[in-house]
Amino acid sequence: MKKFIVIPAYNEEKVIKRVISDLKEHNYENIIVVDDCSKDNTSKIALKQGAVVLNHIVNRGQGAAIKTGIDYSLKKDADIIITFDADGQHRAEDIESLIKPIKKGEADICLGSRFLDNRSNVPLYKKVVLKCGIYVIRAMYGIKLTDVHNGLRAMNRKAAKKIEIKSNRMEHASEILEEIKKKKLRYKEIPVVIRYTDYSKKKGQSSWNALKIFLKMMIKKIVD
Ligand SMILES: Nc1nc2c(ncn2[C@@H]2O[C@H](COP(=O)(O)OP(=O)(O)OP(=O)(O)O)[C@@H](O)[C@H]2O)c(=O)[nH]1
Ligand SMILES: [Mg+2]
Repeated sequence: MKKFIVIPAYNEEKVIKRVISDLKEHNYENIIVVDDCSKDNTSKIALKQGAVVLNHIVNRGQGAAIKTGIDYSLKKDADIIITFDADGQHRAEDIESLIKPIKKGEADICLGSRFLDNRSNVPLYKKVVLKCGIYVIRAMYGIKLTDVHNGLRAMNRKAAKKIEIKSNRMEHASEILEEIKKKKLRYKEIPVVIRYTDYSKKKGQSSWNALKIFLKMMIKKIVD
C-alpha cells in the first residue's frame, strides 16, 4: 500500500530536519512538506532532506496546507495518507499502529489520541482546553472521542476523497470530525504520544487561540 505523509509546516527550520529523518529511518518514502510561506529555511532544509516540498505563495493556514498535501497525494495514487506535524511533537514510530486498522480494512480514518493512555506529558492548561473540546464535539456532531485536536491521523483513499476541508486555519481539525460523521466514515482512535518540548510549547497554540478555534467552529455550525 502506497503511504504518503503530509506535513504542514510553518517556520520549522529548527526541527524539520529531525522530523524528516525520523520518518525516513522508519522507511517512509513519500514525505510531502507543505510549506506555508515560511519566513525561514524550512523549505530549503526539507528539500535537502529529500522531501517533496509544496509551497504556498502566501500563508493560508494549516487546514489549507493539509488540503494541498492530500490533493497532491491522491494525484500520486496514495492508498493511505497520514497527516503529521512539522514541530517534532509526533513520533514516526506511532504510524504503524495508527494505520493498522486501515490496512486491515476495519476503518477509513484513524485518529491519534494522547488521552487513551498516560504517556504524553500534556500541560494542565492544554488538558483542560482539550477535554472541554471533547464535550463540544460530542454535542455538536455526536462523535465520542477522547482527543479532538490531534494532528496525527491516517486515512484511506476513500476517506481522503470524501473529506472536504474548507477551513483554511486550525478549525479544519473539527471540520474533519464533522465530515467523518456526515460522510459516515468508519473511524477509530489509536493511542499515540504527543511530545511536549520547550520548543513546541513556545511555538504551539495558546489557550486563547484554542478557544478562538472552538468559537469559530460554533459560529460556522450556526451559519451553515
Ligand atoms: N502550513 C501551515 N502549517 C502551520 C501553520 N501554523 C502551524 N502550522 C504547522 O502545523 C503543525 C501544528 O501546529 P501547532 O501550532 O503546533 O498546533 P498544535 O500542534 O495543534 O498545537 P500545540 O498542541 O499547541 O502544539 C506544525 O507542524 C506547524 O508547523 C500555518 O499557518 N500553515
Ligand atoms: Mg504543535
